[in-house]
Amino acid sequence: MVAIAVGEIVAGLVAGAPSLVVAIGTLVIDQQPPGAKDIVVSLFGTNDKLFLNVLILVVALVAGGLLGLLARTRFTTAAVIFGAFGIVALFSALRMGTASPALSVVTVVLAVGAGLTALRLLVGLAAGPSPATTPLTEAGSAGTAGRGSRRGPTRARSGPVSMPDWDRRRFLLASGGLAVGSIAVGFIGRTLLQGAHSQEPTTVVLPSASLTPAPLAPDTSLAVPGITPIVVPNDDFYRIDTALIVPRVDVATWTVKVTGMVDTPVSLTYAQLTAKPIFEQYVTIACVSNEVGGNLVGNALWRGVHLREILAMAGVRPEATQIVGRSVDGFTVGFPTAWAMDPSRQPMIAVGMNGEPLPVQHGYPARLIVPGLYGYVSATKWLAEIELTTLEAFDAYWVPLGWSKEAPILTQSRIDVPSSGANVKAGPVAVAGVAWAPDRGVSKVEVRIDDGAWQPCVMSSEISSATWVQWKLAWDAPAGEHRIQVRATDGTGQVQTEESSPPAPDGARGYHTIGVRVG
Ligand SMILES: Nc1nc2c(c(=O)[nH]1)N[C@H]1C(S)=C(S)[C@@H](COP(=O)(O)O)O[C@H]1N2
Ligand SMILES: [Mo]
Repeated sequence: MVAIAVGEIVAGLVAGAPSLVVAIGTLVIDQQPPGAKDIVVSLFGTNDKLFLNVLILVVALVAGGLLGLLARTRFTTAAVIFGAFGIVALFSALRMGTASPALSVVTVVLAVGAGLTALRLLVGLAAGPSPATTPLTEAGSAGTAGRGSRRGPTRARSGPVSMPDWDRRRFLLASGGLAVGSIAVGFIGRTLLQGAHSQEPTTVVLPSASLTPAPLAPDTSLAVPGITPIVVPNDDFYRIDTALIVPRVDVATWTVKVTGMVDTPVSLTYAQLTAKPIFEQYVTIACVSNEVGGNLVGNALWRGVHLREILAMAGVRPEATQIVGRSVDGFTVGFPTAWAMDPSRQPMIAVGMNGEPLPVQHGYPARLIVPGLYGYVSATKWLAEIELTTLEAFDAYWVPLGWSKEAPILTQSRIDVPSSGANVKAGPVAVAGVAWAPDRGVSKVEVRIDDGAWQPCVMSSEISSATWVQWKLAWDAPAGEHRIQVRATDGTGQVQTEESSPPAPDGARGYHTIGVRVG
């Protein structure tokens, strides 16, 4: 606990120093076996990050406890194993790519040093007061005398058994004090660290858009209490990424590069990027991990520059069939160049979201938004590099973990009201929700009550084919238990797939179905 707390407080106080818990968590995330994320997300949802932090702490505490037992008889061995954990933490911190290497070394040395000091102190107390029998002496001799003497004399083993009560009390006081202190210090460190990383960017002035959609017509929204708003406010927008702590990007030194199969590699500062023509468009983005009826989908007004304009500066070679987006923390996406070059859609490097600079959690200072594709193959947050390559040459982050290489957003629809399992009054009930099929558009939404006929719903008028719509149906609800189902038809006339499938590998299929009790 002491070592972890020292790591957290250093990370919280010194910019560029890594949190060792975050470092190891990032290692675990990046080395996870295929399917692990799905299990964790299905159990903990968007608390998956909290779960990973807790898991690391629990494993560390159990390991620390075992090392403490070992240290009573073999301090040097315990110290070496303790140091090995430090090496793993250092390795994890260095490979993150977002922490300073020098500060990583300093943090690990301080954490291991503090941890070992605490261990020595506690082992000393546990062994009783007599200097002749303290393991401190033993540790010293074990260190120099080598393996043979390490089994140690019987005093170490009998020590705890014969420990007098007041010694036991001193030990409990010291260990309890260290535990409480560590929790406090660690908590302060993590709070500082998170505060520093989620700080809203004040330094950047959002460039104004020369081309922006007309204000939304009243018929682009349906006034139904409880329905998801057609434009989701930034604070309510779903967040999904592999970052345990959001990367903190200094916009003064940040650049986005265009590399790979191009005529001339390009590197643009924030000022250079935003000197290009700025436009705005509404785009609905969705997460492939969204379950049927889930809320990992949202619609926002994105402000930024045309991706094609930036690609043209570099000159994309014809053989470059894949565009790879790379973030400052090494996460990657990949999508077909042809998808981005299709003039019917406007892929963009977004710097603004709903009229504000991109919030840190959503990719400050810049991210990719590519209409029609799931986030994991397209929507790179904290964008650092756009690399042109071939589809064969590179698989982005989630592809080796079993997710589809090409991933257009599937047609889906969701019932927002009434909520599943709700008790409603017999009589007129508004059934309403959202439906999306970016960027084919939604042409029809239908609802079925029990085994009745599919009834067409009223739809909000679509902002564009890249956005979702709201829908509603006035239902004259008779008393009893009822099942409500929804399905959408996309702009090409294709009805949403009825047969359910899990999110992996290319998105969940099936009709959102809820039960309500009418009384
Ligand atoms: N750097 C980075 N960008 C990322 C991800 C990530 O893990 N790291 N996750 C992607 C996924 S899976 C999704 S669904 C979208 C979510 O964007 P949001 O958090 O702004 O809603 O971001 C994408 N961009
Ligand atoms: Mo996602």
